[in-house]
Amino acid sequence: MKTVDLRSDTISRPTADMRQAMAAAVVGDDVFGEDPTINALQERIAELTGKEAALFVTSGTQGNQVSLNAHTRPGQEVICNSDCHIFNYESGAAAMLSGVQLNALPGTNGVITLEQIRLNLRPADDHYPQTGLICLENTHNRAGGTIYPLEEIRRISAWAREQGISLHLDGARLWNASVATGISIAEYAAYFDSVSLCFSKGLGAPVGSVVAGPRDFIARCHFYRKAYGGGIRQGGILAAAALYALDHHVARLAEDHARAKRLAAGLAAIPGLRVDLNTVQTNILIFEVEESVCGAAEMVGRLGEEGILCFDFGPQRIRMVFYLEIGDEDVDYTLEKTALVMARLKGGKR
Ligand code: TLP
Repeated sequence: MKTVDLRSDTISRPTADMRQAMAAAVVGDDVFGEDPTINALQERIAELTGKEAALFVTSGTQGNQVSLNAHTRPGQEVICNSDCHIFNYESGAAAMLSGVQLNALPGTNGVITLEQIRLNLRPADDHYPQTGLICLENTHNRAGGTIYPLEEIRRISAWAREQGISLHLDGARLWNASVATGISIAEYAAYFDSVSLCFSKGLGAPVGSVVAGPRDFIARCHFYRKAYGGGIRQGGILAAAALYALDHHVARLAEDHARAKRLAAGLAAIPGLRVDLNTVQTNILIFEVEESVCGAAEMVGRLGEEGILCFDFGPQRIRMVFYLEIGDEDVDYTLEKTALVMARLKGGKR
């Protein structure tokens, strides 16, 4: 049976050409700072983001977590969105590793506003935790790959700088935001003290993320990366995949976005499904199955039986994600099978 795996863009596997680039990589011991390919990648990212320095890390989670620790002191509070990855999917690491508490504010499409953040700034009084950091996510995963409006980022950034509070961007999929809007990575990054970017989602590398920021901040991240077991010796093999992805897999993200939009429009036409087409802005598609039909977990199970793999993201919400192994024919196949599953569910043929 044909399988279309839309569970995540993390599923993407290195291509044959990427594997060749990995095999040819010049390597050294990166814990000693001696891996030429990792060094080249870090320099390239520092330049791309307009930051002083960058650090290759093993994962998006590690990138966020070394950043949190490097920005804060134990007992401080970090303002973020209640749907963000740091709050939901990083195993409680902010509390476990940095000793901070998260003040997770509700958002609309993953966006928290300056007004909300302002209201949540803690007064300088010994009763309160002190606000140490603000984190934003762009694109926003749980909101469905939505793009943070640049104007809101600008307002938050200007205010945070006035207050002396650092701003971190979880930019695991900032590539997607940049390709969709034409706003450069450097422009987005300019509003943040630090940014983490991931190579192993839509860009298709097997492993790796990077954190960029001021030199002293990156030096602190380097310390925490070692402490978290993220020093990876001859990691140039992995950095070569990231460099290859930067050269070959960024512009093509537009194809993933077009496929997500085409599937969204098709699903919206199937009775019993709800799709907010305004939120389908990049490579993630979230839609809902109506309560009268079934729950999301059951729908995901039915789709799985037809070879369409995806995740439920709430009682009625289902997520599908696009990446370089998903082609136009997979969009057609997914539409056909989803329509079939819905017809069976509505016809009571279970
Ligand atoms: N997201 C994964 C899951 O963990 C949910 C996915 O399938 O989308 N930031 C954002 C915005 C992410 O979406 C993810 C991964 C990460 C950070 C963490 O990256 P990894 O998995 O490399 O630690």
